[in-house]
Order: sequence, then structure tokens, then C-alpha cells
Amino acid sequence: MRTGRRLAAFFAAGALSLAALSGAANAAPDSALLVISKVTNVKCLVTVKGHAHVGATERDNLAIRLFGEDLFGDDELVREGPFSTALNGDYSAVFTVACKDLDEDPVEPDEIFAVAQVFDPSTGVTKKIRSNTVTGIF
Ligand SMILES: [Ca+2]
Ligand SMILES: [Ca+2]
Repeated sequence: MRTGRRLAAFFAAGALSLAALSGAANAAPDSALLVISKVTNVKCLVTVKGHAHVGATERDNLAIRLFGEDLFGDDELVREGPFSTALNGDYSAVFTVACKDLDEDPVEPDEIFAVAQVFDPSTGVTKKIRSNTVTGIF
């Protein structure tokens, strides 16, 4: 009987630590990495990838918006999607835009950042994840 209890306690502890581990894996922080490269002089390839910490996922749960960074108000330049995250919240969105659409500033350089908007059906909340800022002349 004692042994049985100890075993039960052992398995309970094991289950707890497993739960804690998987919780830690799902708790990866939100991230968004923006990369812009020129395919031609007029066509630019945009990649936004990262992770969204969500309780659940569904198809078409991701939209990408690109903004020009400015001292007074950031202009929205591009809106793309919908895309879908993986079940674990990882995502990678790739699309092309006209490079001139990224020309946000007459005073060079242009400063572009992305916002990944991910809908979490478990909470009904759309979270917004801001990326790094890419500096270039578009
Ligand atoms: Ca600017
Ligand atoms: Ca410019």
C-alpha cells in the first residue's frame, strides 16, 4: 500500500513536471522578424516570420501589415493576408510588393516595420506583434 502511494505520488509528480515543460515550450515569447530584399528594381520580397503565443489556432488567423516609421504617426503602407500560423503558433509569411509602396519617406532612408496580427480563437483576442525596423531606400 505504501509503495502504491509512493508510486502514485511519483507519477503525479512526473505528470506535473511534464505539464510544466510543455507549458514552457508553448510560452515562447511573441516574435516577428522582418526581412525585405529586392527581387528586381521594382519588386520587393517581404518575409515576416516568428512566433505567436496563442491558446489555440485556426486557419487564416494571421494578417501582416507594413508601416513606415515616422516621428509623428506611422503610415500604413501594405496589408497582406490572410495567412495561417502553424498549430504551435509559429508562422512565416512571404509575399512580394511593389518596392515603391515601401517608399514611405522623401528623406532617405525609409524605415519599415511589420505588425503581425494573430487571432486567438481561445480568447477572441487579436494580438499585434511588432517586428524589427528595416532601413533601406525603396
Ligand atoms: Ca520615416
Ligand atoms: Ca524614400
